[in-house]
Amino acid sequence: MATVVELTSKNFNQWCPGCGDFGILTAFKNAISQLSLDPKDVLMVSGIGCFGKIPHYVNVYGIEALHGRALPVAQGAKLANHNLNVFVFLGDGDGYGIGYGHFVHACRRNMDMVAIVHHNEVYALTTGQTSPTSPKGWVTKSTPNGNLELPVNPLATAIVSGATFVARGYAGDIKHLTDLIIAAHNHKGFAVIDVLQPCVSFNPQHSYQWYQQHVYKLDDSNHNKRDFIEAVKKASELGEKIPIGIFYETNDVPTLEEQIPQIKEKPLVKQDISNVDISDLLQRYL
Ligand SMILES: Cc1ncc(C[n+]2csc(CCOP(=O)(O)OP(=O)(O)O)c2C)c(N)n1
Ligand code: SF4
Repeated sequence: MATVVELTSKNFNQWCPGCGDFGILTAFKNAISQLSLDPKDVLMVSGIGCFGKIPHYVNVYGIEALHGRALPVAQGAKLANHNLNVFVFLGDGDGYGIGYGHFVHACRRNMDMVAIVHHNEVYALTTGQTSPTSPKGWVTKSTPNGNLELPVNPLATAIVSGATFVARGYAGDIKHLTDLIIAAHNHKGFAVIDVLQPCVSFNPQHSYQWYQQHVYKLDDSNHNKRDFIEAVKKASELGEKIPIGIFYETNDVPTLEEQIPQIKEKPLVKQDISNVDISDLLQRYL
């Protein structure tokens, strides 16, 4: 007789064994449990890519949005209910390619949410094409003679675009990444964590072993995360050694939500709309 096995996040995962996405998932689960967040108050929004499956594996609210469009969806949800703890998951292809415009505008908008970028330097779900963060010269399926373009600098972009918390983590250091996610959540404003994520199938050049030899912690240097210019300079440090930690943080900028008088008392979703007549609108658009 056939046995029916219910597929749940506990017994089914579509990522390759050894994928860095597992480290990000573990750090995220650690962070929300250490923060004692009630699952009903947590929303995960992702884009499309291997990383985009992450909301499937956590028992909170989740939306897998369109490729590059996770940030607009997350911002809409936050505007509707600003009491939600919103975590947005992007890929380097998703967030720094097709979604880079949304990324810049989310930074300057400064809504209170955390964006976590699975940065594996490649389009992995589509089986290994060059992404906006692939190093110059790399041979991939889409650049058989080597990538001619220079990579974007997402951390410097985030800082100069107005993000109020900007950090880099590494999927192979789960404790450090957990602490970064907690700090990003505790920050009031738009927090970006770019996470170095080994893709064991399509980016063998940058393996765990390679990262282990190249990353160092900003906490072990005398970096001043409150200094804007120093943060931009640190984010432009693209040599042999790769800093991880908090590059920039400021508490001087109000969030978008707190400047909207209509939602000061309570979130939109809690407001009584029984007296609002929308029949005209319905007639016009439906
Ligand atoms: C509008 C649109 N364009 C292209 C695609 C095809 N597509 C799916 S995933 C992907 C790239 C994913 O790369 P990345 O965001 O880096 O995530 P990864 O798979 O590496 O985790 C592309 C181009 C799509 N789904 N939708
Ligand atoms: S292809 Fe790469 S990013 Fe996708 S699941 Fe496999 S190891 Fe992870």
